[in-house]
Amino acid sequence: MNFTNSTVYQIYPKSFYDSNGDGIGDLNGITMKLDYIKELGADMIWITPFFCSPQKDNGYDISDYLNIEPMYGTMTDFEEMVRKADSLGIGIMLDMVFNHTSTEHQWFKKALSGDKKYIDYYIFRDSSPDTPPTNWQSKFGGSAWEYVPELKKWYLHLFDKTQADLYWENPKVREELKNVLRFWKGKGVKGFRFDVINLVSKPQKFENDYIGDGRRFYTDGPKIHEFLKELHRDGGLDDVVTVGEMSSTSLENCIGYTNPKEKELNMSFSFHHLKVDYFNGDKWKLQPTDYRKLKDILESWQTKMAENNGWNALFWCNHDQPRTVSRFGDTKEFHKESAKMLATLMYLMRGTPYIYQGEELGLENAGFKNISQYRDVESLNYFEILKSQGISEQDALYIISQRSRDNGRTPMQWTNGENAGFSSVTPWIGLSENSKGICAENEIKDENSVFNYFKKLIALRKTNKVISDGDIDFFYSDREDLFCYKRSLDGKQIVVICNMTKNEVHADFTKYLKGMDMILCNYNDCNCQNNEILRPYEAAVYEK
Ligand code: TEU
Ligand code: CA
Repeated sequence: MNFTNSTVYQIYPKSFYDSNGDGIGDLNGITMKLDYIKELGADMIWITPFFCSPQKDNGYDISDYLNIEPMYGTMTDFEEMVRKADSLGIGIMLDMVFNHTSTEHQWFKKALSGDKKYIDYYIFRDSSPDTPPTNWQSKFGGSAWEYVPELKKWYLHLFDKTQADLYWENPKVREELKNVLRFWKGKGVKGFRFDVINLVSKPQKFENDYIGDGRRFYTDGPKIHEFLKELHRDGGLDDVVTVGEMSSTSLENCIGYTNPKEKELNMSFSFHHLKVDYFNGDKWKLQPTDYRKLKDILESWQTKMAENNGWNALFWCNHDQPRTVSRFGDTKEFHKESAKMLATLMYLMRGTPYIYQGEELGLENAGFKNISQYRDVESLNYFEILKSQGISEQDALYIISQRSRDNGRTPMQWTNGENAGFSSVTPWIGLSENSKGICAENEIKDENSVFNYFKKLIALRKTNKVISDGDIDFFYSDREDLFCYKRSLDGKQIVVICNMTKNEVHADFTKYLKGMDMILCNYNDCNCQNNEILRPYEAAVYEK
């Protein structure tokens, strides 16, 4: 599959479509909705983990990589999904969580029972029962170490304490993981997304971090490139699409991960552009969006990845992020316009778009008012942590409402009927209270909907080589209200102009738009002939 002109649609199965009325989305539900994805025009679906798992982190805590958690369906359901997807020309991308396993995994259980072979699958260290081996912090809050009295040892968990980090230095571990890849490839899978893959190479020596939470010791760790090359070579990654999720990574490393010469991965997710509303890098301290910074980050990653033949995954949303229209757009006055502008800005750049379920409808944040509405382990932990820092319950709730991963995990909205057509019974998590009335059924019929605009963007990328393969150059880089770029290939050009603000904006575009035709605009009554004034959140695309 050619990944430069493809679009990937991300599915969070638990919240996509419930086919059997238990309130939980499932594989048959995905199969039933493949026509919808075809209609949108996506080439591949990335499905987040549905493997056996106690669901402490909604499937990112895997207890068996080669079997399916019964609430999601059976292997036969999976095979049926692959068959139907194949017949529609849609590839399936699976989520490989290789940094850690659930503590319910057989390997970990055998380790706990004292089996030396499996103790060596994880990162166990000696230290007295009251002092962890290092002061590193878990990404979900608290120490990154958990004590096991039976073994008189601590094990490392960068995420929840039920997610034990694997010891990649052990070749047997790497062999096991390659077998997982071979198994799913054999089932007809066409792509893999690798969860926090840049965290798997830990340092030789474990030491305290006196200036941070420990991440500088294991992020883009010492052997990461070596490990990825090996995975590529022996895991049969040559003829599938691969993307790595890179946590707190650097541009230099992402060039290495994705430059085809290196034979590591096709592309990488990085998150710097989604931290522009964090105060001092702290997700749990709110700050208004710094659009200047947002623009600088996107422009520099685009430019430097292009110069060095790297490749970006382009995205605003996923199952860990708040909804982009709530975050960077305006849901009150310019819901549609800002949702469409954000899509235009992002998805015509150089890279492969990843659209997260519901983004194509303009779904908004959850709007939960009560802590009992939240399900995510991270949100529940941080609610307690924030209160313990002296923040009032009300303020803590407000912070969680802005930052919770559950904002993106509310059920997909199919119809305006009961439970938004997601399920015949009350769903495992409530519907987005801010998104009432938004649904796929209506948007498909409305030619001016966010859905139909996404459809046009996806089609454009598919048919226009300038977008998939062209160079990118930014202009008006000094203007923090605008986001503008030119794509070019073999004498052809595409120009994208976006107003990132809710105000009317003036600028002279004459020189950039000379001889060009407008091919797309997010306002119905497009008046882009007047190219000196942009209306609130206006986005327009031109071609020559
Ligand atoms: O996420 C990695 C990750 O570090 C973040 O996106 C994380 O959710 C955020 O920084 C916390 O503030 C991946 C998965 O996408 C996520 O769902 C899993 O929980 C995590 O790995 C562990 O497997
Ligand atoms: Ca179900």
